[in-house]
Amino acid sequence: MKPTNPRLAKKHTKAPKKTLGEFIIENQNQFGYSTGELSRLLNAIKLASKAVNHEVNKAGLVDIIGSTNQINHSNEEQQKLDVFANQVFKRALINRQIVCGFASEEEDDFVVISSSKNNSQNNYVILIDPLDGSSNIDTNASVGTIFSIYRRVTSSDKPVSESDFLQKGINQVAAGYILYGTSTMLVYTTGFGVNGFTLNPALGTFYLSHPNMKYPSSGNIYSINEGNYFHFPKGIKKYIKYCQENKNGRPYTSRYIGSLVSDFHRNLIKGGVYLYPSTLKNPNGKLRLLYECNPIAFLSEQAGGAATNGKGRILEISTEELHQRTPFYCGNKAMVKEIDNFLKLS
Ligand code: P6P
Repeated sequence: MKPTNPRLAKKHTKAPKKTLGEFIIENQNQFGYSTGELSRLLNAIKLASKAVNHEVNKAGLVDIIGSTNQINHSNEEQQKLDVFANQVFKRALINRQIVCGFASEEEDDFVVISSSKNNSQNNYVILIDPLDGSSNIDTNASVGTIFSIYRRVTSSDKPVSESDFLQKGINQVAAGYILYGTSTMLVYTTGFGVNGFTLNPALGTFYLSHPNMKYPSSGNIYSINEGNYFHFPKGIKKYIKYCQENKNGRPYTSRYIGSLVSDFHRNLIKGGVYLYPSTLKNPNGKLRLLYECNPIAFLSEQAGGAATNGKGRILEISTEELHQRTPFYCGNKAMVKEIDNFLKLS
């Protein structure tokens, strides 16, 4: 009998990668109170992300890039794909009657979802940035969807109210992002670590490609829009100069895509820190606490990192209003600590 080629033999014996659907089912009992609702919610997000991915990937070919010439409440120009992505996620979640409330960067106020079924079936609210970094769309740079999921705090026999959304980040039951990049990835946590899934576009299936994601023990990448340098707090100006000094023979590396999900994802894999301080134009910072910073902060801490506003944990910040902004520093724990110290000492 011909000797088996060990290389081929090894290749054919590799276990097939787990799909996102299998992973969700396998881990749904981590939730004492989940009746499979959270799994259905994550599956709805998975489905919506494929529809958005399809449009993002062909954006240059159809009339779906560029601005709608509408301004959202954040005073930012709504890109056509922003509006499209928002509709896709909203429809996917409402049609399945899995959530009792929906909030989005593209919606002025939260959307009450009164289910025809007994409301007690829908115990979750979701907050999303449907297409973060969308100003990059017509330059073919990566963009992403960010989502944050809470269990409602008001009685399920009443429609959802603002207090269900204005919860501290520490109450999140799940958070994640979809990165529409060179490959499309869905990365999420339910409080038991961070796992990354890569879409096989030929099959339309997400496969577990990055199990138990953790920051490297150290990092040397800093991501910040240095164009705002003159308006940064003194401590951040000093920190930027510190990054440019030789440490262990070399300075830190500056990388900034202008898309939070892309910059965060790269820093998580390679080790680094993302900074969006207060500026003259955005004295409270530019990023939104509820649907950008809290979900990314949850992921960062679950991956062994940290996320602060320069004074304390992002996840502990009290929320006063839906589109609240905050300064945001997120990445390797040691690098975030360095930033906090520069801010404290200045
Ligand atoms: P700037 C995109 O609009 C975003 O919210 C983040 O994704 C990104 O990191 C940041 O703003 C970019 O802002 O002011 O540097 O263009």
